[in-house]
Amino acid sequence: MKTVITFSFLLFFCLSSFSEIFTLDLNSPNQFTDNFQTSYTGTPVSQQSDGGLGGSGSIDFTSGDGTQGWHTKFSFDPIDVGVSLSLSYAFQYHDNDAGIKSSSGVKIGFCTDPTSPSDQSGMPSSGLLGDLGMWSWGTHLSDTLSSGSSGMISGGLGNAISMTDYGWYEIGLALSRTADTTYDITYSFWSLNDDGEKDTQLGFNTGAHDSSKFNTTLYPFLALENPGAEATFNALDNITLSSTGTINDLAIPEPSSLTLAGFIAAFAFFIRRRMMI
Ligand SMILES: [Ca+2]
Repeated sequence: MKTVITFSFLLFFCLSSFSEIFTLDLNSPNQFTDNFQTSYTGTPVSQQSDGGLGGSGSIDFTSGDGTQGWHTKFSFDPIDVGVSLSLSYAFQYHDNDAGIKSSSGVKIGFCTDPTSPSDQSGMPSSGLLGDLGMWSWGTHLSDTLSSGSSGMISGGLGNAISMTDYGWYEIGLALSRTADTTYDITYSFWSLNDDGEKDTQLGFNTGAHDSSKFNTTLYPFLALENPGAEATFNALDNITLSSTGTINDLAIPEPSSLTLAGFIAAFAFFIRRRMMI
């Protein structure tokens, strides 16, 4: 009994005090499809053993034949006041001279219907959208990155960013519940070195939004638009999630790809999984 009490206390202490941070490094087969699903009826993007950061495994964006959205199979419980959650991933930009002159992009956000079809931009077409950044670029945009927004509330980077051919970048989106119906929304955009280390913050925006629509179970999503465009990207890597709340049904990565806020948080997750078995 003493052991159970100790574990319970530690579990409560850990889950109420530390973030859980998980990086899907896409180095092991099926890691992407174990955690993400799509309703796309064409050829979906697939995982590859190279092409990623430091030559590691990644998602080959060019393996798909059209705009597609991917939604997580796991979910975030409605977050309490004082709790935050975030999602980011790295991608490699490519100036595809042979591509068609139209917009393309990578997007990131939270939705409420993980089985939703995607619209022409890769966004969920049913359920509610969480706040999102909508990034698109192409030579018609002078090889710059811009942002807009749609969904429940507005937001975005609000500025244009030039990108380098074959350069690696990271986009990130975070929600932090500051009051019953108020959330701080933060967008960030970084350049990375070839090993995935952050180099320069190229874009940042944060602000408070009044919305009770986030007070529900949320599913992160990625939207990949128009891989045949003139300016697009080659690969996607290191999908990273963190939350001080509860994440349900995450297909845990291999230990080597699991990064945590600290040993004690890792221990808490291990114990929680053990308790669920
Ligand atoms: Ca990788």
